[in-house]
Amino acid sequence: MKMDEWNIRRRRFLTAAISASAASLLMRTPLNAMSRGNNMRMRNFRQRKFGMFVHWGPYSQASVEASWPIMVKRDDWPITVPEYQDLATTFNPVNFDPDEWLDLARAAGHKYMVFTTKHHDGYCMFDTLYSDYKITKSPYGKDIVKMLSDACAKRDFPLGFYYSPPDMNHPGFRDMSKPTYDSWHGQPERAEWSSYLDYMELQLSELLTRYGTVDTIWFDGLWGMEKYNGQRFIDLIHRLQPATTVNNRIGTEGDYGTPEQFIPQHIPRRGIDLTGTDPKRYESMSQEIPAIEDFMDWEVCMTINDTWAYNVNDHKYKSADELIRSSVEIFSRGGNFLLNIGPRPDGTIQPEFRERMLAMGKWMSINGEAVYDTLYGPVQNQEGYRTTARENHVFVHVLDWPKGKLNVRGWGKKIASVQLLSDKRPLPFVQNDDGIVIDVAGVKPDSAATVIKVSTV
Ligand code: JFZ
Repeated sequence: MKMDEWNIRRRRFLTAAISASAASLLMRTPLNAMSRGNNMRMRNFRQRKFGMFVHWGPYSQASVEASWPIMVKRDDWPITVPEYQDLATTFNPVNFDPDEWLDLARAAGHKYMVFTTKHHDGYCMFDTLYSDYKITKSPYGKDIVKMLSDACAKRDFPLGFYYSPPDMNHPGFRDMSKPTYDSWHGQPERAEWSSYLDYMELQLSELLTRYGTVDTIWFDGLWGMEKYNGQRFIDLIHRLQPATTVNNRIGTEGDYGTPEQFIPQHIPRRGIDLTGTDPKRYESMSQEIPAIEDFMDWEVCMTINDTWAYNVNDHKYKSADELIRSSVEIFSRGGNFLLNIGPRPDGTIQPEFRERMLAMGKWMSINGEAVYDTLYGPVQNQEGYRTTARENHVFVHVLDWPKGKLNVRGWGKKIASVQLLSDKRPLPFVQNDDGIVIDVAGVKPDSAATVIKVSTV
């Protein structure tokens, strides 16, 4: 596409996008939501707690990680760069059914989804005007993001978009006459860099004006994120859809932190850079329970095995109990859990993922009251149990079941009642200066976590 044609299209699209969004903006967003900044935006985030992450694209045909085989050189990659790039010519997910994904998401207890619209390889799973490296040029030919967003809208299921600022396929991002390995961080020093940021603006405008309500934009800037001028895109997002949340992976604080493949040991406070995969960075976190105004919203993203994309050779599946216990650790510190699946090349979801997701859904169907719309509990850093809280209720998630009596440390409130959440039976208890002693004799504990609801006067 010649530059002047590109610029004409760009001007036309941006004009249309801004005017369309002005109309939708007045219809959809109560003005006070805009005035309250991120409070309204984050209310839904905090209520939903548990989301489904989906990494899917042509790479799913090769049982390799998304994008990394063309970014870093590794002798054990089972695919070369040209072979990876050729995957786009054979991608044809004939069994893709968004309603099947949504049925499973709901059965698993998920309350929102985040989908990879463009990963670091630059391949677009939506019908963008600005690249031919896209799903509508594949043998499949249909706009996957449109199909998914239509299905979500029909079922009122919140859908967010993962969008990678790193883009190995754009000449503004890197010098494409050289191997990707030399420049996968991007080359902001080049004169062409500004054309890449313009490309990002155009694509984000497409995603925020053609695919309905966008719950979140989940950027994945990797390293040196300041080169993306993140505030430019946050302002764009909030011009087009003010209620859309934005994560912290484009070089700004954003609305929520994104620890990846690990769970912070304590409740995060505003001001720490909670992102990436290195838990060691957070060893100095305060153990104190923050006041709500100092609390930083956050969401752990995690795989069920070890690969974000579909990988037939990766059998390191976490058990359902491990995943439930991880979710209890996350919810008890006020976090959201974004659990990932990598669908198969034909669009279906492998049985090992389905089994675990349905087991989590069963646990959530019994204990959801202790999860959804809760925040971190008043008792933290205890052996054997965690707490979440809502209003005058504290939910004690017991991980190590005691023999006979359960001792829960006090939090300065008078206890009115104690009940086993699963069957609502009242449990005998004694309150003393140290806390509560609950008689759990005869209770059959859940193999992962058993929840006791403690209500205060
Ligand atoms: C990134 C992606 O590269 C990955 O494919 C997946 O999409 C995940 C959700 O996000 O993974 C990262 C992000 C940060 C680091 C490493 C991998 N890091 O900071 O080392």
